[in-house]
Amino acid sequence: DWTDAERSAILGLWGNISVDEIGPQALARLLIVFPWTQRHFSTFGNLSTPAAIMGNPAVAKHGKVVMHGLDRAVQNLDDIKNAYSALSVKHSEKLHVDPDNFRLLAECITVCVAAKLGPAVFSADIQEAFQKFLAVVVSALGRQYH
Ligand code: ZNH
Repeated sequence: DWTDAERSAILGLWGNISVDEIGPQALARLLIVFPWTQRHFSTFGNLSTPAAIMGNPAVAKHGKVVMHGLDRAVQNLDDIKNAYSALSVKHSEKLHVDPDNFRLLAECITVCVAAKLGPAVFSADIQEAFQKFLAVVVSALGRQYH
């Protein structure tokens, strides 16, 4: 359940960031900081150095796809679990992504959003609401794993 303050924090933050900017940054960060996650992206070309990852167009493209996947949660705050059931099945049964990686990506997203907005906008209250939002997303995406 969300308080009115949490709802407006999440919606406000989402309106304040560019998904197409943060998505590529966050996915690149995941691949750099947690290099074992690269195993899912063997078709993406050169991931051999941080510079290669940050300049890789396939990473940027997929970063946007993943981040736009969060639009769905923002638009379905009261039913995130159902909104993600098909995507959870896909990550579990088809893509075989370890669900712990969702949490790692959520952390990368938080860092990129914080760095973009700065402490005046990404205040403690906003940060807390956004962390809670991402935790619900991570839990929903991990829900169809058996
Ligand atoms: Zn993921 C895909 C979302 C995380 C890996 N994804 C995907 C998509 C989406 C997403 C929307 C598309 C689908 C279709 O098309 O159907 N993700 C997402 C989200 C998240 C994620 C929201 C969180 C937050 N992923 C993730 C991670 C990983 C992944 C962490 C690893 C590590 N994904 C993936 C892959 C894919 C996807 C591999 C597929 C790609 C291609 O294109 O093939």
